[in-house]
Amino acid sequence: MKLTKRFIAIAATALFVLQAGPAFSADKIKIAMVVKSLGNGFFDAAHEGGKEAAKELGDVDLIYTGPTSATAEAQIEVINSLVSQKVDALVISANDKDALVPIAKRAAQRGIKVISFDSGIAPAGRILQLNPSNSALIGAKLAEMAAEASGGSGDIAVLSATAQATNQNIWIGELKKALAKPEFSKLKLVATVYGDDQSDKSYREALGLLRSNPSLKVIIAPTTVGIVAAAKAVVDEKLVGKVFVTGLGLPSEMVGHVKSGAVKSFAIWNPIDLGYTATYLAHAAVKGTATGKEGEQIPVGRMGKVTMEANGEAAMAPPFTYNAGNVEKFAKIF
Ligand code: RAM
Repeated sequence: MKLTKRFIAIAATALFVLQAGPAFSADKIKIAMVVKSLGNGFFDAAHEGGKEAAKELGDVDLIYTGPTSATAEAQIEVINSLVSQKVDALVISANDKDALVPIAKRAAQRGIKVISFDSGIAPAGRILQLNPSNSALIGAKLAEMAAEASGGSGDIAVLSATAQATNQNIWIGELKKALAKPEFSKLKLVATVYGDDQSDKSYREALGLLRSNPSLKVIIAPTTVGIVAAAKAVVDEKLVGKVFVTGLGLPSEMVGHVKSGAVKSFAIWNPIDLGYTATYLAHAAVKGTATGKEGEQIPVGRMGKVTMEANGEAAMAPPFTYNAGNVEKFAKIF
């Protein structure tokens, strides 16, 4: 009898502990950062920033996740499971702006605050979108760097990420607008190919560009995965000095290719700051202080304030350019 009573007491305690869940997260805000794909140094750096923000905010449990390949289908599966886990907020870099809207809406119906960063979800599926920089500025920067690398004229090609990537498609659109300006009239865009933000596919696509366009002067890769693969292809094909690679890259991954001469210059913003700011915005969305309304100002820790613009979008700083003079210094940071 005594034993039975004791057993019941122990069982009741165990049940209570199970229901209460792990003590460390019971009262914390669960923010899940869902990136395009795992194993990408750009997102690893954004994760670092996210962790920094979570630590500062003090009441955040940050989950970092994403699919193994950058597809919308795989990303939807990941998000589905986070919805079942009842996270408080989702911070998503989208593999497809439209395909993610239904799952994002379902999450919102369950009270989950959805924001996108880096690569946006269409407005119907998110509260706000944090752009790393002004998109027209990025397009113009890509055109300028291509002009500089080629000496101002010749055939150029784009090696992008996936064909559905919101951010790359916007930047390529802006690049085309820039190329239509008189100062770039001698640059001819001959092809656009997609490496899906996979190193091996990007490398094969770059080789394809080099082999099918013998007079190619520049490959523009507006993706940190593609730019590394394209530079390697130029080196392997012994085309350094004849074909130049430019685009968006991480100094830590590009330093060797700047030294080899395959790359004269490239640009990027700080991915740590991007992940940091996005995490602050997700926290503010949960607290109800970020609603995406135009003109709204949201404090974001050491980054100051984010000001919401039209369509629930906000933009951070202009891209920074790297070359032989500064790449080594920044390679230590990201
Ligand atoms: C890749 C991803 C990411 C993009 C950077 C520049 O890492 O496609 O979305 O912002 O490149």
